[in-house]
Amino acid sequence: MSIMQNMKNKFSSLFDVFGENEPKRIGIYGPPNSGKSTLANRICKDWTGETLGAEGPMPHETRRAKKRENVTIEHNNSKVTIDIVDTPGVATEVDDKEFVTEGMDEDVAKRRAREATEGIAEAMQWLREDIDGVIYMMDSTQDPFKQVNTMLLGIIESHNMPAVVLANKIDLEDADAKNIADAFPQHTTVPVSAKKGDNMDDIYKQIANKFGD
Ligand SMILES: Nc1nc2c(ncn2[C@@H]2O[C@H](COP(=O)(O)OP(=O)(O)OP(=O)(O)O)[C@@H](O)[C@H]2O)c(=O)[nH]1
Ligand SMILES: [Mg+2]
Repeated sequence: MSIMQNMKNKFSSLFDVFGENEPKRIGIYGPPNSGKSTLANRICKDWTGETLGAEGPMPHETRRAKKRENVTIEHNNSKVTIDIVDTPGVATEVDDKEFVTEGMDEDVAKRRAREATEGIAEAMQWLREDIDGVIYMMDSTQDPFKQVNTMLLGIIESHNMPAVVLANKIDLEDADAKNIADAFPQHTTVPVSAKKGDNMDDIYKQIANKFGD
């Protein structure tokens, strides 16, 4: 073992003794446009008073991960301090023509697609190496069996990472949260509206349960 590694191990066990380990890093993952940034902003606003990053109707609004450190969340008698990471929506394909159809200039659309692709690669690497737990967000008006959902939840399960699944946008008429719960019965699914703030208390309960000590 190298001297550096030896010192690192000694220091981390010292921190363990004093209970001063780093807060768990919780990533909000899911397909583009499912409401991850809306949720990240609401959680950060509720517990720190500040928001985190831009939300928007066009997919791939978030193209670089954004982090808020030391967010302390309380539910009943449980208290947990986490770092929240809002990640770029993961898709198996990013098509710049989709942005042009929405009225974006071709050059801007190409740049957005390139940035989104880089952001996805970064988010996947974080998921494999730097994330301790996941809030997995799906739009409950959409098909839960999208390739991206089975792929990401497969990675999360193979790493034995604690996860909470959220069925978002339940305020919309064609939302079907049960569809998501039935598709992934191995996870706890919470129906929510990040936009309206419905069921936030259930989310905080799950965060305290799954990510607390
Ligand atoms: N009706 C409804 N709309 C929502 C809800 N949550 C988010 N939205 C809307 O969905 C769109 C996408 O929201 P974002 O929070 O930017 O989604 P995202 O998952 O961060 O998207 P990317 O960054 O592109 O991956 C925005 O227009 C939001 O206002 C919700 O609970 N209900
Ligand atoms: Mg976003």
